[in-house]
Amino acid sequence: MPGKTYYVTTPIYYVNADPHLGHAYTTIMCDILRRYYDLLGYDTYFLTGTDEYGQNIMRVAQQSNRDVKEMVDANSAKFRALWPQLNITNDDFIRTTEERHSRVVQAILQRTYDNGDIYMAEYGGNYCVRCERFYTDKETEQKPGFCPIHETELEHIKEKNYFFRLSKYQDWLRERIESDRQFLAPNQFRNEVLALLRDPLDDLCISRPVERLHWGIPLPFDDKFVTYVWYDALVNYMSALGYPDDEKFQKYWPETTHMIAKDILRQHAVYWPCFLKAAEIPTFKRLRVHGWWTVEGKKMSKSLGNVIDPVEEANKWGLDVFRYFVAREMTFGSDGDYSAKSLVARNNAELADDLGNLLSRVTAMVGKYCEGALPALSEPTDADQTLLRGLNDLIDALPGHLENCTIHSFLAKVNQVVTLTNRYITEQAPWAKFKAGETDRVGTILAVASQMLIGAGHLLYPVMPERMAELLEAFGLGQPESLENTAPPAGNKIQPAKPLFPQLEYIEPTLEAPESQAAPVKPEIAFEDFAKVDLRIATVLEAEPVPKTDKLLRLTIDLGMEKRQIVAGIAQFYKAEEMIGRQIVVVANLAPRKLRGLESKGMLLAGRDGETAILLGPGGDLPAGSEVS
Ligand code: ME8
Repeated sequence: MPGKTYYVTTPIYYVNADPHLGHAYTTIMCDILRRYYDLLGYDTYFLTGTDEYGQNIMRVAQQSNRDVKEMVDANSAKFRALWPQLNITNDDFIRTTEERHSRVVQAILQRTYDNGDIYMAEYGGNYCVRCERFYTDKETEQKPGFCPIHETELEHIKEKNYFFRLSKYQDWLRERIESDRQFLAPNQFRNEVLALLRDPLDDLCISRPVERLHWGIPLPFDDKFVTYVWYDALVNYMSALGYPDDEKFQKYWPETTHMIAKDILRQHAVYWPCFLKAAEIPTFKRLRVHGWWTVEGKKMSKSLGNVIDPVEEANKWGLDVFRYFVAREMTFGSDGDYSAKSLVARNNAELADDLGNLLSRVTAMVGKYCEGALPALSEPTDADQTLLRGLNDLIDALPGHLENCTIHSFLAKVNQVVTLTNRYITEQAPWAKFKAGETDRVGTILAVASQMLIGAGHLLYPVMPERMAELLEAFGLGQPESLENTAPPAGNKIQPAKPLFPQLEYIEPTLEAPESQAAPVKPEIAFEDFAKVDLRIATVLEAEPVPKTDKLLRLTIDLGMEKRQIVAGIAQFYKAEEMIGRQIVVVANLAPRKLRGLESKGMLLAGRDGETAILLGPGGDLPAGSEVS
């Protein structure tokens, strides 16, 4: 029986810019997928690379007075050098300027031409060099003559070119997408493409005359033209497998997963399947599409100076914390926002307080109560079994998450299980049982907790390979190779673990502007967005300083319908006793987060000016829980 295979690809990145967070995210996600499939026993293959031809690359080289070949060599090398620094395990790195690639592009073009799906025609249209495509009047009706994405003026171009009969494959493509839910996901992108296919597709110009652009792969049937860069680029996914004869192609192509962001959906969901169909090659199996990263709420761009360098981030926070954060933070398919503040919050809550803390507690107790040897699990109680079942449920849920690339929600589930294990230890109180002489039971509790940790170590290994190898090493285990039977034999020597995830500190950037000058107003938001915020009047019932920081107060507040705890960064401005009885305004529906290990369910509002902060309140008595609108 043939083994299970899995082939995953990133887009091949343009070499006219330095690699940044966006490129790192897609590539880390692919790396995570391949590592999970490895653990599930698949024979996997992982491809990334660079996209080096086209008018845009040519133009950037000319503008910077560089020889184009020299520029693409240098910039491709930057991508190649980046990946090992992010612990990316790609098997191959393809460059479209390689001969192994152009050979395949030409073979497929020739076959398509021979089949009659490429023809010559004269065409005039508006072209965006940065998108490398023509725009129809309909697509630019908002601002005629300008690119809807780049907002730059379109160039009017009229010339003879070769066209691919995209229109011929429209019905076939619709049927392909409709009949197979696995093909294109998440659903919003599937719907977007199906909506696009309701209007007739135009045939696609797939050549550029050599006199206008020589930087491309010559058409095999007419050397006065080079290949349109998108036709060339998409073929990389096959040329890297050595199409048509290499065994790799036979083995991996049927199990292809392409991962992209939504910016290049049309090329991958419409052009690529049709190019393949016309060349009589089976389509890929899955296309997975993620959203767009913004940085502190703003579009990442050179002109704003907020482009995130992944290596800098990995050095600052730790590579595995960075990998975990990007995979956990972005809901796959939606846009995500990158901010140091949320990275620190996730690290401190989910990694330091939950997972790291569990490891320290368990290994310390095995040292103290079991002479440092992994105890045996005997006579498990209902509570033990329920907890262990949580781990098995996670393993069962994994394939579904991999299929849909919902790593973010899988990680949330793992975190939940870790939280439950911490709670289990607190409830089972092995220290009290040890005092009472129940040593067998203490052993079982610690054996259960160890199994949970080892399971979590396996399940988080693809995301955080270095730190999870350390976690497993504490239990005397090597690198995980499968998810079957993750439990080590009783008696394994356990090392007290050093803290795996130190607490990180986020320091609010100081405003460089003079104190009296107000900060600039943030970008506009829609009314609907504002309406999501639930502001309420609350009364402070209790207040006390949080130990080991001079910034935080722990408050118990009355919200009318409930009492809850919030942790507020106002200790430098208000003493605890000044807070009690005060009425404040709080954001009542903010997702809870942990500060210094304490859960904060909401946030209070204060006005700030430089070094001072003043609490906002109702300015008259109102019942607790009153809405602020
Ligand atoms: O489009 N958020 O290359 P490219 C999330 N060469 N992902 C982002 C991102 C962001 N802000 N910015 C970039 C090309 N990406 C073509 C691809 S494939 C046959 C040819 C990631 O360098 C994301 O994966 O512009 C996106 O699809 C890709 O980089 C675009 O890379």
